Amino acid sequence: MLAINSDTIRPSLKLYFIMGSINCLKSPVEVLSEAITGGITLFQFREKGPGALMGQAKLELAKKLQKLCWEHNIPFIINDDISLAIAIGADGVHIGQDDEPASSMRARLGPNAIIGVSAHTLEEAQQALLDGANYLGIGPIFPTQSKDDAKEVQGTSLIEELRAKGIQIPLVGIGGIKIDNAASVIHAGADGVSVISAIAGADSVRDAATRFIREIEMNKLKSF
Ligand code: 3NM
Repeated sequence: MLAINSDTIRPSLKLYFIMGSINCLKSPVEVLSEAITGGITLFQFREKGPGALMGQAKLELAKKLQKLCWEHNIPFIINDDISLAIAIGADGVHIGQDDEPASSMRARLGPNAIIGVSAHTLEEAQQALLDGANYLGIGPIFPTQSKDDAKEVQGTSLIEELRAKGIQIPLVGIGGIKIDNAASVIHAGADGVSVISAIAGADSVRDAATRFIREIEMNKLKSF
């Protein structure tokens, strides 16, 4: 586990890359390696959807990707699968509204784990805060092809609402985020963007990540 906690997660959300094998046009290890070279700041292993790996194959891939992340000091988060997170000592988990609440994840993972929660409404966000989430993923900001059961597109309104209410928790926007719309997510008050296809499916994974980082940094400077 890397030494990362609630206070230090915020800067790591800047460019939060998410993927599993089905999102990759070449080997996931190669994709992650290029994304790291390009400058991603956090990684989530999300092995989900038709054709996703299961059992031993999923475990083996998770271990390889975690090793690669840790060699570069990038925190490694697992989507939903708490047993896998415990088995390999991942830095944390990201959960949705249909999973066990963050409070019971915390009880199982301990005080140092990073727990991220997807929230689509103000009520869900407030509940996740009470449950002890370390950060929230807010989406879908724009239309996405990467999640079959994505909720209705909501733009940046919830991010703005949470910030207007003085809620300070680290926030990341997700869903259909591309280099040319990332600025609006940062201006709305997010600490960063979560991206699957615009990085995993790019012709050059490395260049896509580098361009995202440049765009985010430029717009963060403008927001303060
Ligand atoms: N969660 P892409 S949208 C995994 O709204 C995920 O909570 C969402 O993929 C949410 O960057 C989404 O390819 C898919 O649009 C994001």
